[in-house]
Amino acid sequence: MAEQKKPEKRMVNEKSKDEDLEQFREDSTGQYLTTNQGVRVSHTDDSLKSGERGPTLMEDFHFREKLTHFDHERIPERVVHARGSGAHGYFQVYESMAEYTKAAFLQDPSKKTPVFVRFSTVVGSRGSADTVRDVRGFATKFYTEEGTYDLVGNNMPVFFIQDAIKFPDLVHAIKPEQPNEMPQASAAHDTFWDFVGNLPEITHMIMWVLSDRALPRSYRMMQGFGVHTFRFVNAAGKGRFVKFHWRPLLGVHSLVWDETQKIAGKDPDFNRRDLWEAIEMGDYPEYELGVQIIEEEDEFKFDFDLLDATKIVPEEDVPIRWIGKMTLNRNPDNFFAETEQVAFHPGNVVPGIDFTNDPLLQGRLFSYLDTQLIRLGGPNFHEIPINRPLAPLHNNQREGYHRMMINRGQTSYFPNALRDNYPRPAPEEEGGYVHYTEKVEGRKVRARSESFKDHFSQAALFWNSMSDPEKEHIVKAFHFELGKVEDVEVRKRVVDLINNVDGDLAVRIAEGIGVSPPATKGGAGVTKKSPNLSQLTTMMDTIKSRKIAVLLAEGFNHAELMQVTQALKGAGAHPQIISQFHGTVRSSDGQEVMVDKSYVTTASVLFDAVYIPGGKQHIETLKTHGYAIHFINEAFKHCKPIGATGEGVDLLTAADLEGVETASPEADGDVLSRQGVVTIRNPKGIDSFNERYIEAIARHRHWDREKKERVPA
Ligand code: HDE
Repeated sequence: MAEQKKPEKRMVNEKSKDEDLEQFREDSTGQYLTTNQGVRVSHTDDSLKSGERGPTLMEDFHFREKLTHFDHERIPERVVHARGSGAHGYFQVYESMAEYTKAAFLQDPSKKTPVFVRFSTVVGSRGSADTVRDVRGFATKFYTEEGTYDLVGNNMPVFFIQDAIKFPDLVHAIKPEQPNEMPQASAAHDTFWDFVGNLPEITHMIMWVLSDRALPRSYRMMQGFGVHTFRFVNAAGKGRFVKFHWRPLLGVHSLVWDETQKIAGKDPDFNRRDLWEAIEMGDYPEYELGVQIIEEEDEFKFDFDLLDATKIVPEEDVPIRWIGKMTLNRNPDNFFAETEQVAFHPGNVVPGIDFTNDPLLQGRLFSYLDTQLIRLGGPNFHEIPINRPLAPLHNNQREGYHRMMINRGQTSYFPNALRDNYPRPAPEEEGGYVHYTEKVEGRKVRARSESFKDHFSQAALFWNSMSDPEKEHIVKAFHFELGKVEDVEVRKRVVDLINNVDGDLAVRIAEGIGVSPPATKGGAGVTKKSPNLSQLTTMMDTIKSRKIAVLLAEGFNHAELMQVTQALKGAGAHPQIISQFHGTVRSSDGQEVMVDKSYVTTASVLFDAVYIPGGKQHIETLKTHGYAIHFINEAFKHCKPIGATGEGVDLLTAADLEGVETASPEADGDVLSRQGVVTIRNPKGIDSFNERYIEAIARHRHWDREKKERVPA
């Protein structure tokens, strides 16, 4: 027998994903219009007719092709996570992780691995609003040299259910109701809470979904989690459990509920626009990848099961090690081709990363490939440009709808002698994926492990770890969600369920929804806290990319405006001029400034903070503008930082910010910072004003103000 050729060493593909996509890009600038066959079209405004007023002719191939293509433009939206926004970028590891995993993209700090990320809401349809109360998807595709790795996570570290077989029930319960397809993109209806009241395992996730985590200020300001316990395997074959985390370098920040509802009307694309604009402006979102690594011998040392996706591994038990950074630096060229057609799958792993027996994960390993077959119309969706691996692919799979690859050679089977067995399996040392040789044995049972049955301790841990304002938000969220439930028995069952977590919380919920509190006050008997579960422990030292509204009318003080906006820009924020009309406004010394937005094209809910410079005439005018007063009141009510200099302080007095002290006319040069309202009368002290105002913006929100119910907005 002739000696067999050795397969070539894996060719490391040094192409970036951007270069890879180049061959598929089209740019019609300077080009003639053609049909799909490349025939130039001479006229596209009238169909071909028999006489000017006669019937359209079948032979009009251009008309038929144009209409037919249009008729087929839609594909089914994702059954969940239908609304999403994508971005390209790259990932770099800080130092080699060889001790824990042989994954090539986690070895070399100088290597940039291209990524594509899709953020999403879960429940709403493709056209639904961004700012609804919901979990957010955080799915990352790493185009590594060893093949594509997908980390398909969420912005909450736990999930609703423990076993994938319940997923269709969960989704049916939370999606709009059967008879009338209402409500859109909301859990606040009977069927969802009916399901909740009957499913104790959901309790921990409910605490997360009713917390501020469900209302992210930005995709750039939320965490991500792999949720399941996965496995790292090193070159020696040693396996360890691993939990994945993403943390945003801008800190974790949320919107407030009233604001989210208003944004849904003012700008339903709020989070999508935010991501897009940030990348266009060069404010590239950055996230650190973290891992919690657990030795196999420690598998049973926790009071929960590592295979149970309704549990976190508290940071106090296993610290997070931050191992690398992802930067998103390029918007897609085409939403449909990239963000809509991208297909994630938790089963896309590379050598060094492996699964565990988490029954939720095991079910997902089936579902994601299956769903693409209907959504993307056949088995060749991996050939769609955004889904193509950067690593070369060779196998004996053939044909099917929309096959792009032109396979050469006589054979499409293995083993074969005609082509020396090519393409042939790679041994492990040549990068062949070998599944972790975990020992498993047992009887076939349809059962849930006893170790999965504590549904309340971690829900209580979460509740205990919240700050007072966060607790208040959770209670109010229950009031809203259950307040929308019509069946009183359904409301009651949820109160009883929550009584297992914390008796006081159950009483506070009952109070707001017209049901009697549980007969006996319950609780999980947990007093522990895990401080980092609270968003108030997040980084609060940057105002990078925050949007600051500057309210202006004719006659403002130009010097003040410049000094403050320059300082804000210097710190990386984006001040925008808001006035009654588009065009320009003139300062007291005759300088013209361009208006970015008029009152009718924007609203305070679309900004992070407000600033009002001095100028006598300008302030007298603003006092008469209902929109300006409303703008301030609303920003105040939503606990946003407000800054005013010179006569600008008088506008705050006119808005009546319920008892928050502002700099008095006599206070010469002293800055006053009270509950995020920062004021100064004399511009001499503007530098210290800038410092305090920037500090107030970095804190994001000033929750003390929430108690001021009287402020109109
Ligand atoms: Fe998904 N999930 N999921 N999921 N999921 C989908 O796949 C599914 C779960 C997540 O931006 C679907 O391509 C089952 C957990 C994200 O394209 C579908 C179960 C987590 C995305 C599907 C889960 C997720 C999806 C719908 C229970 C966090 C959007 C369309 C076992 C760790 C990805 C699609 C994107 C999408 C099934 C639970 C995250 C139907 C059966 C847990 C981020 O395959």
